[in-house]
Amino acid sequence: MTKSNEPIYVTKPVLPPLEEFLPYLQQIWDSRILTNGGSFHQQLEQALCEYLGVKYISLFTNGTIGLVTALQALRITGEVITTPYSFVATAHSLLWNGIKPVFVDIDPDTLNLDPAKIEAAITPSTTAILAVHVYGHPCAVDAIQKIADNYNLRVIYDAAHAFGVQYHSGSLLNHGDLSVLSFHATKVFNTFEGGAIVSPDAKTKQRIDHLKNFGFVDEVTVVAPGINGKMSEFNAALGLLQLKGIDAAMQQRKVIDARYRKAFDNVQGIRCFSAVHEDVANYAYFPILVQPGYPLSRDELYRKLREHNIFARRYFYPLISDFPMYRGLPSAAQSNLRVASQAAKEVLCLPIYPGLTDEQLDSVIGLITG
Ligand code: T4K
Repeated sequence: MTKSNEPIYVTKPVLPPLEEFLPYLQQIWDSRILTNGGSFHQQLEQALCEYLGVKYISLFTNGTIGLVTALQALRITGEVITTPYSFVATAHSLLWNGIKPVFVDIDPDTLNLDPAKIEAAITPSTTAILAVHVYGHPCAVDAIQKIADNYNLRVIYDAAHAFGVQYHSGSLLNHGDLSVLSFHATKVFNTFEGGAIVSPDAKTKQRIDHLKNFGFVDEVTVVAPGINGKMSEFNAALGLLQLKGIDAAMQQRKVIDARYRKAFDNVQGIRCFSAVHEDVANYAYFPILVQPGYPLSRDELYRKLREHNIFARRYFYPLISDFPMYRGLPSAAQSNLRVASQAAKEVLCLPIYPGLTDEQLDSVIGLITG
């Protein structure tokens, strides 16, 4: 039990000092511009392009509407190859577009879509690959692009976990046709709720911007059956302020990540994931796999931690393919998803966030190693 017995969650949102936010609120109150692409919205888009190293970004009300809109923007239909090992929003975005998800197994080293298994799942109806950079660790972007080029498929990355990750000497978000971010409270960079689509050219950004605003081009012109996906001025202003603290926040996460790694180095049956794949990591999550050799099963360890007020999470269990709206699909069969099924049984995401104290970290580590 932690000394203070204060619960420790898997994450805790970073917030700036309230007094620093008040001038932003004052501006909103003065201007009475609350939404619809106001000045904070424009400023945040520009600031994020610079910070992330991407060309075009469109802010959204959340990552899920971003995913739904990204599929619309590229006019994706038919079947899409995707991973069962993600948050359920990934596959839901396909169903919301009337698209059939085709689940493909994951790579045991990264827990991302296994490129070696994609080709066998392609049919004449396949139009795209929707892959996820799980925990912010890069997918095999080159191998995926090669397959996409060979079969004339589009590639959308669910980059909800991948804020700020650098890979192959640039932003990870520049790979594929589009990347979709989440700025949810539980993410590395949060605007309470929020999200964004990164696009490679001005024309695509313009289509996305129309789609997130009902399809309006001007007062009297509607060019597409768009949705309301706009980020409000409140969230955008907060984002501008959050950006000032993001490097310090990532640095704090890095320190915690290193402490966990060192502590579990010689613990039999606890496997950590290597961060060597990325040039700059964001330490969004700290997943461990609880494997044979460890005295407790994953669920026993999960419950032991809960008994001590530590709320680690089993991201991603159950697999998306095990939820009722997906499990009837032929690709959802466990025999097709052996690696993902095993990972879902073993994974436990430990608390990692700026502000997690040494004492709290010691108590999490002590319960796992002790
Ligand atoms: N794609 C992927 C790969 C994703 O992981 C997600 C979201 C999306 C797409 C969709 O993006 P958004 O539409 O959400 O922008 C959480 C988040 O709600 C979800 O955003 C996230 N993935 C997912 C991995 O985690 P839950 O059900 O685990 O959230 P919850 O409420 O249990 O929060 C976890 C812990 O965080 C709580 O125990 C305490 C702490 N917490 C949470 C919130 C909301 C706080 O301290 N303050 C808070 O305000 O889904």
